Formats: sequence, C-alpha cells, structure tokens
Amino acid sequence: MKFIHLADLHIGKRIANYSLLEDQEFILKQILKEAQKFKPDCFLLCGDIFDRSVPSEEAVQLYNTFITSCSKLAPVFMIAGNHDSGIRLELFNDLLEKSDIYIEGSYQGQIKKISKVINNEKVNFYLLPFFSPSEVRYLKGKPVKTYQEALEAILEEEEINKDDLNILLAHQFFVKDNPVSNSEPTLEIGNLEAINIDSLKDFDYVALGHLHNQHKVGHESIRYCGTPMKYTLNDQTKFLNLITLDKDNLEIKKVELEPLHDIQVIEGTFSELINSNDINKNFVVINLLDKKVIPNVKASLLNKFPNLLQIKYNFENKESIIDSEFDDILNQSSIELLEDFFKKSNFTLTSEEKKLAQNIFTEIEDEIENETIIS
Ligand SMILES: [Mn+2]
Repeated sequence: MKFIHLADLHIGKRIANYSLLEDQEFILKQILKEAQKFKPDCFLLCGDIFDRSVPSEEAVQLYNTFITSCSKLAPVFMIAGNHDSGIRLELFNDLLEKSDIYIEGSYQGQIKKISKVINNEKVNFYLLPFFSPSEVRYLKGKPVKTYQEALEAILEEEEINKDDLNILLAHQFFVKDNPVSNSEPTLEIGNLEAINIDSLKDFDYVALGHLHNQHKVGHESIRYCGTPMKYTLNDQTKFLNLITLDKDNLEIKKVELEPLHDIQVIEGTFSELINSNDINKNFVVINLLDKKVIPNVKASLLNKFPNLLQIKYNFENKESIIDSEFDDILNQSSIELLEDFFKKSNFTLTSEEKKLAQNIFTEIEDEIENETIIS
C-alpha cells in the first residue's frame, strides 16, 4: 500500500507578527500536486493540524480546502495533537466517516481502530490522539504517572493481529531509549514526557507527529515526518514522505518541499543591505555589522526586507551608544525629531507641512502644560 505521512501542519501559525497562511497554502498545494502523481491509498495526518485550539476563520478555510482535496484522492486518517482542540477537530466525525475521513480528537479509553482492505491486504489503522497521563489514569482507572506508563496501559488491552498490516498514528515524544522508563524518575523536564519505542514493536509503521524535524526513532518504520515548512531558524530543509509499505518492505521516497519564503539569517552593514538592488521577501533575522546603532533602522530595512523578523547588532558596549543617542534625542525639539525621521525615510517636509506640524506640537505642548498646572 502507499500513503502520505503528514503532521504538524500548524495551520494558522504566525511568525513574529506575520501570517503564514499564504506560505502554508503554497506548501499544501505542492503536497496535493505530489499526491496526485503518487496516488496514495490514504493520507495520515498525525496531529497539530492547527496551531491553536481556536483557529482563525482563514485557518479553518485553508484546512477545509486542503482536507476536502485530500479526501477526493484517498481516505484521510487524522488525530489531534497537543495544539489542537480534540473536540473541535472531531466535529461531525461520524458523518465524515461516510466520506472516508476518520478523525480522532481525544482518547476515549480505547484506541480507535479502522480496518480497510487495500490491495487484498487487511490494514488496521490505530488512531491515538495526543493524551496525557491524567486522562489515561481517569479513563483506565489505573495509577499511571508518566507518559510511558500511560501508553503501556493504553496498548495493554489492544489485540494486534500480526497477520494484518498495522499502522499506528500518534502524537507524543518518542525516544529510542528512555531513561525515565523504569523505576528511577529524573528531574530533567525534557525527558518527563518521553516514551520509549519498546511498546510499538507490533506495528508495521508508526506515523508520528510532535517533533518538527523529520527523523526515525530507532527503526525505519517509526518516524516523525516533521513539519511541511520551516517554522524556526533551526529547522532543516523539508521533505514530503511518500511511503510504500507491505508486510516485509518499507520504502520512503522523499520529495523536497519548496517554501514560498525561506527563513534565513542575513549579515551585512546597514549601507550594504539598504543599497542592495533586490527586495528579499524571505523571513530574515539580520545581523548588522555596523559598529554603532543606526537610527530608525527597522523602518528603513523593512523597505528591502518586508518580512523582517529581528535585527541584531554584533558589538559590545551597545548600551552606552544607545544612551548617548538618547541624549541627542532629548536635546532635540519635537519638530527637529520629526524632520529627522522623515529625512531618514527619504522624505523631505515642505515648509507648509513643517508649519502644520509645528502648530500641532505647540498645541499639544500647551495642553500638557495646562494639564500639569490644573492637576
Ligand atoms: Mn507541533
């Protein structure tokens, strides 16, 4: 059988204050294009479909278009991640199942199992949304404390028929060797949620979501597919995972996904950057090599880098320079500051505009003075 493994779409996510919807739409269209060529037997979506539990209208629209398009090509299996609202995600799921869209939003005390016959082979899909130990404790009535114990309690009662092809969808933090697994608890926060892969050995493929860079966990068949686009500077190049699986064979074809805008670090002096001919629409962090603070630097650089995330200076004693600049500012009159601001943005105020601004400033200053007297 053939399938496409996706996770961590985080539809509706923003970086700094920029909406990524256009970028996400661009990537999802690429995925659909590849899917049309690959002709999968199903799509697996392993959680963090949305970035927020209450997504924006635009995010819901994009989700709607994408899932509808997927379901026209093949059945869709979906679980909720820790970012999703399980209840919202699984809205109308009984009705959607009639259209071959299977969504499990929250763990109900038993893993949702859907069986299909694909290419004369019985395939069981186990849909396990993100869970916490407390939910499992409550639903199973067992004193589980860790994520590890919770998963063991969940899988204990599942009968997995090894003659069939068994695929698990999950959204947790899996590691090859988990130091927390046995008796010795550790205080390392990063490991508290970790679950080792020992209990996954009965599955032919474990489709994971949660970690954003794609990698296998111990075995080729236990994998995080990663986000379909970069969400941080540290993210690696993104690939779509086209998977062919049968009882004794696993083949993973990777197709590079081209982002609409990349995320990158750019280095240079202010004058180099501002005099470059091109407009760079990537999401950029700029390392400025200048040895002093440039006034209005962000406003100016935004003209060349409209998706500017952050500006960093690389010299020491920055504070003292900023302070002396503050002194300059304090010594200037309002109208001088305004003229300066426009000059740096390449505008010159006409004498008429200057007069108008001066009148406004005088009015405001008078008002402030009067207020001070009254109070
Ligand atoms: Mn995520």
